[in-house]
Order: sequence, then structure tokens, then C-alpha cells
Amino acid sequence: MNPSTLIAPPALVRRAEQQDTQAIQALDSAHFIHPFTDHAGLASRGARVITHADNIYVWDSEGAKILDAMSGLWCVNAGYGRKELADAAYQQMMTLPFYNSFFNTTNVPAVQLATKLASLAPTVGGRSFQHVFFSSSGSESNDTNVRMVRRYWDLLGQPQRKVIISRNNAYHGSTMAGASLGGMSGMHAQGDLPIPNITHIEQPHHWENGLPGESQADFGRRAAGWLEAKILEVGAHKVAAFIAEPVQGAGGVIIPPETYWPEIQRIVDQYGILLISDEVICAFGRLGHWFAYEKFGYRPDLVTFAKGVTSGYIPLGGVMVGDRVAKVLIEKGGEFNHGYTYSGHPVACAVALANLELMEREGLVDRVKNDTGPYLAQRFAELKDHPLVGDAETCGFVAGLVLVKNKTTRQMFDADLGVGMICRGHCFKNGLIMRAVGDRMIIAPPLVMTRAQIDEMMVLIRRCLDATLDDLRAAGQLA
Ligand code: PXG
Repeated sequence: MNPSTLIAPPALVRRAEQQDTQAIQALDSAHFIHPFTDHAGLASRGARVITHADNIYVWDSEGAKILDAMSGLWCVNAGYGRKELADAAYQQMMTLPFYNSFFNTTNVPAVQLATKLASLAPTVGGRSFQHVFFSSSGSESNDTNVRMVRRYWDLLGQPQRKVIISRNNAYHGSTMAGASLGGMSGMHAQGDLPIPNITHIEQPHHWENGLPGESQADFGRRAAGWLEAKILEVGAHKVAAFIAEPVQGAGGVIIPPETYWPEIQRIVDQYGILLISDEVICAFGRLGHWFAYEKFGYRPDLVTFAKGVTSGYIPLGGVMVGDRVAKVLIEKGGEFNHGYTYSGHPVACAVALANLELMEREGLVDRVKNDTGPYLAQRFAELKDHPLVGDAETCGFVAGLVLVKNKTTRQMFDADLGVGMICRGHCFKNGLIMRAVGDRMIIAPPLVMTRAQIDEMMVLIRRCLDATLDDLRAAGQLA
């Protein structure tokens, strides 16, 4: 097939399923290196070709309609097919498609978006967020955080404060700093990571790290205590910051006990270290708030964002810079030798503004907090009666369940069986996208999902769990 026939003009995109799937797959494996992908394996199977999308559904080149319970990759908060966002991009491209903001220049959408974000970020404990630094992704934003935190302490005459503490199984991106901050052992194993002065503590995951009989509340306090122990081990005068996701996303939707964040706040306050809240997944309505630190009541100094700020329609990320850091950088710092070509990209910022307006108009954040989020929690909890489900929990519009061999003893399946992947396979076959993280199945649906669509999703989830159960019984893995 001639590759040029694959470059369809917009009007033809919806008919892409008529194109030759195998030819696309062949070109894909010949030329396109995918993120986090075993290419030999992919070449033998062929990638699924996603051709178009609307509301909460995507379609593949074979014509299958799939309910996307992962919002693309935790980002399409406003759902697919939102004309307002396409119009905003078109208008801005025709007005000013690009200009940099390096050399004493600015552009209107970037200024408007920074102002808007400052107004959406709640003030907690007298600390507000009046400043925003823009990037194009969550990874870049976390690189910015490392630079900013080090600069902050240098400017305060404490250059020995270099160490950033993070957590095992955290995800903070895939650049050198992002992957180092993250706590994914598989990522550290490739590329000699982490880079120096980044260290990790254990995650607050009651299911995996709780002691037998330990309450959530006791575990939450104990898990926060690991931060204090690490600060003392490193030497408090050398610690610059602690970074964490409000709820761990890519690690498997790990929701900390209620006692965790207040104790973390007490510890960072006691030792004077900066707190970075990585809200790339959790902000913009995902947990029923514009910013997730408000839900848990802690007071970060820096907040990483990306994904949902544009509902994933165009790449944009950034850092909300709290007063404590901004004051030092601005008043003492002079030039901060850091920035990206696309910092404050006018088109990305215009799309973000349209997305935030749309979310406000449709009340999506409130809906998740007061209506569809509680409904999802109620429906998801019903899955606990399924023989395979050891635990099922939600927080706003993220949810995770764990597949277990024995619910009473919490015995897990042999990891080699790949039970999560078996379940994920059934999801695709049944028209549902769910992520498998080991044997945890996770979702993060578009925030536009209605109660009726939640019901529709629950039918599919149960069907996939049943099919997985049948497979495991047939393989003699269960009674
Ligand atoms: N921080 C957090 C909390 C994230 O979830 C990033 C930073 C990095 O963002 P960028 O835009 O650079 O990708 C993320 C990204 C998964 C998965 O498998 C999750 C992410 C990215 C890719 C895969 O769940 N989150």
C-alpha cells in the first residue's frame, strides 16, 4: 500500500476503517517506535488502529466500538468530539499559531490561562498560587520542578538542600528527572536511574503494605512516618522537597488512607521542606475538585499539571508556583535559565481556556463530586461480591479493583499467570478499555460519563470479570 493513501484528509478520517488494517499495522511496525512497547511482540500481533472517537467511545479500524473507561490515557476529561475545543484551536492558529515567550514577549491566551488557573487554584492555609510556568507535558513539568526547587534553596543560601524524596511505584514521567522521581523499578533499570539526589520511600498502599489487622487510619500514619524516617536518614538540612501524587494513578489507583496526607503535611512543615503535588492525573475534576490538594486538605508549594487541562486535545502541562517559591524566584532570582520553546504556546493555551470554560459551563467538576462520582463509588463497590474481586475502591472518577485467588486470605495469583492481562484481553473483546497494572484493574472514565453510561460500563466490567473467572477455572487455577 502506498503510504500517501494513509494520510487521510479530515473528511475521510471517519472512514479509515475501510482502509487496510494490515497495511497500516505493517507501516506502523516498520516505522513507529511506540512508548513503553515490546516491538517484537507488537509486530507479531499488529497494533490496534484507533480511527475516531465520540463522547466516551472510540472506534477501531475493524469497526469495533469501545467504551473508553481510561479517557485516552487519564486525560480526555471533557470527552471526545468537543467542537468548542477544535474551534478554539482553529481560531488561534489563524490569529497567532505560535510565538515564543522568552525575550520579553507574551501572548494573550497564555496570560488569560495563567490568570484563570491562578483563580481556580484554592488558597489553603493562607498560601495561594498566583503564578504558573507552562510546559508541554507532565514529564517536562517535573523536570521544571527539580530545577525550581534547587534554585529556590540556592537562592536562600542553602545549596546543600538537594535531595528530593519520592515514593516507590510513583509515576512522575519518562524524562531523566521524571523517571528518576518516579518509583518504577523497571524504568530505573534502563538508563542508570535515578539520577543523583533522588531517593524513595514506600507507598501508602494498605492492601500491599499494611500489617495483618492494621486499620487504614493506623497504616496511614505509619506510612507517612516513612517520610520522617527518610528525612532523618538523609539529614534534614539536605532535603529539598517531597513529591507525591494525591492518588497514585499509573501505580494502580492507590488511594491513601485519610490519615496519610495530614501527617505528611505535619512532617514537611516540621522540617521546612517543599511539598510538590503531582496532579497530572488528579487535577481538573478527576477527583471532584479543580485541584486535588483541596480534597485532601494539604498545602503544596508546587503543583504539577498536564493531561486534563486541555482534556488531552493538545499537549500542555505546567507547574502552579505557590507564593513561597514564587516570591524567592522573582525577588531574589534574576533570570531563571530554564524554559521550553512551547512554554505558553498560544494554541495549547487557547484550547485549555476553551476546555476549562466548557467544564465550568457543564458543571463537570461538581457533577463528579456530588452526583456521578458518588454513583460510581456505589456501583463499583458492588463488584466486591464477585469471586475474583478482593477489593474495589474509587476516588472521584478513578477506580481500581484487585483480582485475587482467595478473597478471605487475600492470596494473589502467581504473577506469571498474568491474570490482569487476561482480564484486559476480555475487556477489549467485549468493547471496554480498562488498564491492567499487575492484577489491579483500573479505570478513569471521561468526566462527561452519565449515570446510564456508568451502568453500561458496569455490565461490561462484570462480563469481563466473569470471562476471566471462566478462563481461570478452565485452567484449574480456581476451585
Ligand atoms: N505525573 C503523573 C502523575 C502522571 O500520571 C506524568 C507525570 C507524565 O506526564 P507526560 O505528559 O509526560 O506523560 C504522568 C503521566 C499509565 C500512564 O500507564 C500514565 C501516564 C503516562 C503514561 C502512561 O497509566 N501518566
